[in-house]
This record gives sequence, structure tokens and C-alpha cells, in this order.
Amino acid sequence: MDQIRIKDLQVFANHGVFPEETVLGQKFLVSADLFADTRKAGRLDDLSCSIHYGEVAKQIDSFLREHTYQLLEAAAEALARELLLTRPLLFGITLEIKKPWAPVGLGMDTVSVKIHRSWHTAYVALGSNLGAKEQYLNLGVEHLKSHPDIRVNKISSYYVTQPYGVVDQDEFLNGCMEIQTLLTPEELLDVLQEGEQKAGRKRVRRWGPRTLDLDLLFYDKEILDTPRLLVPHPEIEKRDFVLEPMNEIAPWLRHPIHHKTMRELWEAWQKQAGENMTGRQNGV
Ligand code: A4P
Ligand code: MG
Repeated sequence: MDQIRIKDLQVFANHGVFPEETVLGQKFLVSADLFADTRKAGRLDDLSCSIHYGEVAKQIDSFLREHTYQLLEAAAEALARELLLTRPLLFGITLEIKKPWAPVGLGMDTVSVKIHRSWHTAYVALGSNLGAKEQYLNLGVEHLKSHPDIRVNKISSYYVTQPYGVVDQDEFLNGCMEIQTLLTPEELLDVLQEGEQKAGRKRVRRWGPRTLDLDLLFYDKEILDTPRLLVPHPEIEKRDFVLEPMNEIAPWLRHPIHHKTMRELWEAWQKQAGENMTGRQNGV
């Protein structure tokens, strides 16, 4: 992706672990690679289609002067987030904050912290088969909408579906959402589980009845296998209650393990279900 680069912007600010640093202040040098699509601005020669680097430089300067952090890590984290939240065309940022006069009592050019942060695209499945199902799904949607680090792009229709796995339970209402987020997958899982708690979810039986289930289906193209998180969510290809709403909001999205699009997986699921039905009717 295209980049606009600000190099070694000088900011006099008060970050540091030592009291004298926060009282007296010192010089910091800030470099930022702003990731954005500059094609339209380039073709039209129009600043309103791009990111105004003068304004960004002023924003960096005032943000770092108005806040005080002990750590360069914290200053960089908060500044990157602020820029990503307030600059609509900014997709990602590589940010380096250098401290030329770090008080370590040794000869040193600079010390710096450099981070890369960006928006991520994720898909979340919603499910309920207990109580006021539609209200619980709406609660899930509102929970994500109200989070400052999440933007909801698309919400599918809600579908009435038959229980999968444990079948001796009430039918489900299911849907899917496409979101943009600054959160990591683990942080996003925490937010999803908070939403389930808000809906009074009790974990009595695995795959059992639930007021609200929020599952992380996809996170960019990542494949994750950690004690808390499997991404893509397992068995998507076998689940009509995921494939049908996903086919509605992202038919072109390709599963990073099966390498098939949501439309292809949904069509394959329907074909298989049709064959099973015909087989049963013919007594196979
Ligand atoms: N976990 C791992 N990966 C993920 C992920 N990608 N997203 C872990 C969310 N959680 C993930 O989940 C158990 C643990 O899975 C979590 O602690 C998390 O660390 P849970 O929500 O507590 O329990 P669960 O939902 O009963 O189990 P699981 O395995 O998530 O079940 P599923 O896959 O959610 O399936 N039939 C229909 N028609 N509609 C449904 O929505 N849902 C299920 C549950 C079964 N049958 C269904 C439906
Ligand atoms: Mg679940």
C-alpha cells in the first residue's frame, strides 16, 4: 500500500519514568509512515482525497505535548490509536518515537520504540436459541457498535436454523457481521465474551442452549491456533447457519484454509444437503 512519510518531527514533551523528565521535558523525534491509498489524490491532484501531512504533524505535536506517558511504548500506542481513529483514510501506521537524550548516563545516539498498527477486517457469528432471540442478537450488534475500537460495516439478515451438533434443543436465530477493528484477535475475543455475559449467558453444556453466542469466524487472512482461539472458526464449511449469512455479506471472501469462497462453500453445502435428502427418499 502507498505511504506518506513524516520523518523526525521534533516535539518537546514530558514523557519518561524519571520525575525530572516529566517536569522539565525533553526533545522527541517522531517518524510516521502513513499507509493509505493515494491513487485518487494522485490522479485528481486533490488534497481532500488524501491525508494532509501538515495536519497530521500538528496532531502528533499537540497529542504528545498534551499527554504524559512513562513509557515510549505507551506514547506510541496511544498516538497510533488516536491517528487511526481520527483519520478516515488512514489504514495503517508505522510509528517511531526516538528519545535522543534518554537519561541512561551513557553515550548513545538515540533510543526509540517503533510499532506498526492498522485496521483489521473480522467476521463475527451471532447465535441465540434461548429466550428473546432477536433481542439478544441485537444486543450483540449494539455491544460491538458501542466499542470505540470497532466499526461495524455489515450485518446480515437473521436466519432461523435447525440445531447442529446437539440437536435436542430449540431452533436457533443466527447471523453474521463484518467489522473493522484495531483490536488483536485475543482482545476481540474478550469483547465478544463480555457481550455474551451482558446477555446473561451461562455455560452449562458445550453446544447447549444459549442466550447469545458470539464467535470470531475470520480475522484478516490469519490462521490462529492458541489455547483460547481457533481462527478461522472450526467447521465453517459444515454449517449452514454460518455459510448462508456469510454468503449474504461476503460471498467473495476466501476461506484461508480451504481456499474456497463463501459462495462456493455455501453452494457445496446446499448440493450435499440436496443429495442427502434424495438419498434418504430413495432409502439409501
Ligand atoms: N474459542 C476458540 N476459538 C474461538 C473463536 N474463533 N471464537 C474458544 C470464539 N470462541 C473461540 O466457546 C468455548 C471456547 O471456545 C471459548 O472459551 C473460546 O476460548 P463457548 O462459546 O464457551 O462454547 P460453545 O459455543 O458451546 O462451544 P463452541 O465450540 O464455540 O461451539 P460453536 O462452534 O459456537 O457451536 N446450531 C445452530 N443452528 N446455530 C448455532 O449457532 N451453535 C453451536 C455452538 C452448535 N450448534 C448450533 C449453533
Ligand atoms: Mg461459541
